Amino acid sequence: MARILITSALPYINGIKHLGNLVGSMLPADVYARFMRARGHEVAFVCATDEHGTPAELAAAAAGQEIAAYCAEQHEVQKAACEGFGLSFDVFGRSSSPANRELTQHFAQRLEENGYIEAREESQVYSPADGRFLPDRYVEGTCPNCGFERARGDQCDNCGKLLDPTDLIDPYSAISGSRDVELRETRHLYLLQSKLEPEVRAWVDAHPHWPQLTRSIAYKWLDEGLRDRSITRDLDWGIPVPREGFEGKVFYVWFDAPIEYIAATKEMDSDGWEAWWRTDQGADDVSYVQFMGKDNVAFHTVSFPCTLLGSKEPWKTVDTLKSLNWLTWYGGKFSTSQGRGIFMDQALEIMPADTWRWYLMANAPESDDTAFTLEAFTGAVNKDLADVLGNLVNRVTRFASSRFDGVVPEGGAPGEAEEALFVELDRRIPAYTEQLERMEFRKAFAELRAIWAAGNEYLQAAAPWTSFKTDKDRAAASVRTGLNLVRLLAELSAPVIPFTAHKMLAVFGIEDAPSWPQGEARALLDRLPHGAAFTAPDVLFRKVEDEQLAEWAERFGAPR
Ligand code: B3M
Ligand code: ZN
Repeated sequence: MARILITSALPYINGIKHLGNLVGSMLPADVYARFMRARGHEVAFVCATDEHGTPAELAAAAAGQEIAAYCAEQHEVQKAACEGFGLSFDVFGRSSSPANRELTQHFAQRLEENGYIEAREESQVYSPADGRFLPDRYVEGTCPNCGFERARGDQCDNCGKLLDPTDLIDPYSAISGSRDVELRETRHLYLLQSKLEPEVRAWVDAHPHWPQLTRSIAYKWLDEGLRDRSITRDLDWGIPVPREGFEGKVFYVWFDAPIEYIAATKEMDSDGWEAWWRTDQGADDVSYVQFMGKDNVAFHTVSFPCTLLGSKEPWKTVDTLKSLNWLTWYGGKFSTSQGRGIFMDQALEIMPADTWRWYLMANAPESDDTAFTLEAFTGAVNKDLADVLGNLVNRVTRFASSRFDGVVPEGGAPGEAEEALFVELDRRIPAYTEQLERMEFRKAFAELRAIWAAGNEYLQAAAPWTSFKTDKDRAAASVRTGLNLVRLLAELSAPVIPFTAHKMLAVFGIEDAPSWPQGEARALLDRLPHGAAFTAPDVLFRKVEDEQLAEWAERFGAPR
């Protein structure tokens, strides 16, 4: 048994997340957490809302709310949506928590003591029309590198070059559009990432097993040369900078957000958190896995490690990073502002959580960006879930209820059909398990789909409804195998469709958290006590009709 720390990138506070955000970090992290718990490991699955920064301030202003009240409310909204999706966080914290304030200030102080912080006078873009300094990404203008006219001050979306806002030609405020922007003097703390580069590089070098996408992003940043980065901002909302001359300034949101991984663990367990995070307090045997979208990789492979390594304290750093590409909305962008795509709360209004979980994970954007389409979603529900898994469960439990008095039948022995099933499962279950271990979700769930299909084909071949007429023992053996199969499939499917798995286990009165099946199929398919009563469940999955699909396409702006 191992101890496994799992963090999902922290959803930003400015409104409920869409399905692309969900499958980009929180959902795969949940699947992995559930799988690891079922394997008997001790898991801490940590997430939180990321609450600081200008976008939060602007969103609160747009909603006509005080920022603190806005964040408190949105935290609850996101928390409820996460629960609705069955995301099994051990803690869902807030980056505005006292724990994070304390830890963030602590890190800043350690970095300063170690000579990695420097106060620098700089000129920054100020917008009188907006009454604020403009954060880098809220200054737009023409890219000096490629001439793109709407480059952001932190990066050009057209050519990808990292920029400073002062590099832009003809800058303007992206908030108000005002071109009346000027440079004003202000003082900020800089984290001297350039000084930490050799350490960070050595640390990245020491992780040759990271996935290709992760490594290439990390090296791209290292090879471009780490720039010293200012870690403070002229904002009201955030973690105050406890230093003379810095009154009224706060830490940069990307400085405090990853520290919240640690702080949230402390929010969860104020006594035991160090055993997850300090290698001198037991965390040396923790295996730490992070999940995130590809746009967050640099912050996790370079910036956050600078904070941790630069502290010269024995903090646990990430062992394995799982980064995902984009889920697109029919090949385009999900857009919060333009209401394109489906958001977590809307998704749950129209279909059960497991249907989304299944479709999203079976089509996780792993090796490439992947298009979400309502048509493919509907196909996955109707075929995989209703026709294959649901059909199998309902057929076998109904038949057993009516012909075997609602108990697991006795008598008979495995025959040809059962033996063939054993062989197939003994090949497929280990493959599936290994793919989940490697977090190759698409492959894993293709395997799971094949396992469901094998179950269905078995039932078709065994046809207990036919043998029942001539050979009751034969039918009994098949029905018993079928019922055991329902349990086994529930255990195997639980990481991805936990609500359905729970219903399937409840058929046999099993309420405990599912544990991962181990051993040979022959034994796994004869675990239910003979003669034990069970209750056939209601239909597990309803099919989506064409009219329904058309209505959704209209409502969510699917392109025609
Ligand atoms: N909040 C993700 C985003 O908003 C960002 C992740 C923080 S992880 C420490 O893009
Ligand atoms: Zn450019």
